[in-house]
Amino acid sequence: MENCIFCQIIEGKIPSNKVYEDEYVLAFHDIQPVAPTHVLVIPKRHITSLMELAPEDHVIAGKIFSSIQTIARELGLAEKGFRVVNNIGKDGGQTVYHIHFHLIGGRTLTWPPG
Ligand code: D5M
Repeated sequence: MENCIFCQIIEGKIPSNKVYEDEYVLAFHDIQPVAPTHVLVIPKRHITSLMELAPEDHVIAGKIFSSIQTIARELGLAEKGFRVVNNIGKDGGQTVYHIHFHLIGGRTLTWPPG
């Protein structure tokens, strides 16, 4: 998608600090980290939000979550724990309309979020 910043990252037009990549998924460090580790996990196919994820996207959805497991292990988060966040729409705090999962960890996180 032309005006999508995350599609431009996937195409290599905008640089990113990559931590994981496969056929379906790309993961890179967030430029505005809220914790010592803050990675964004995105599908390579442009999907606007969770509400646009279709039943036939089950392979992509599965790949996203298996990559989150891999990244958490590789970055040393798996043992102590971490958080996965998906913001949806305006009230959900979504600012980039290419579905992404925040993988946040490296400190004790509080609940509830603001
Ligand atoms: O989260 C969108 C997130 O995307 C937010 O934490 C900043 C991050 N972001 C925006 N542009 C970039 C680039 N170029 N590299 C890395 N991270 C980026 P949301 O859930 O939509 O509020």
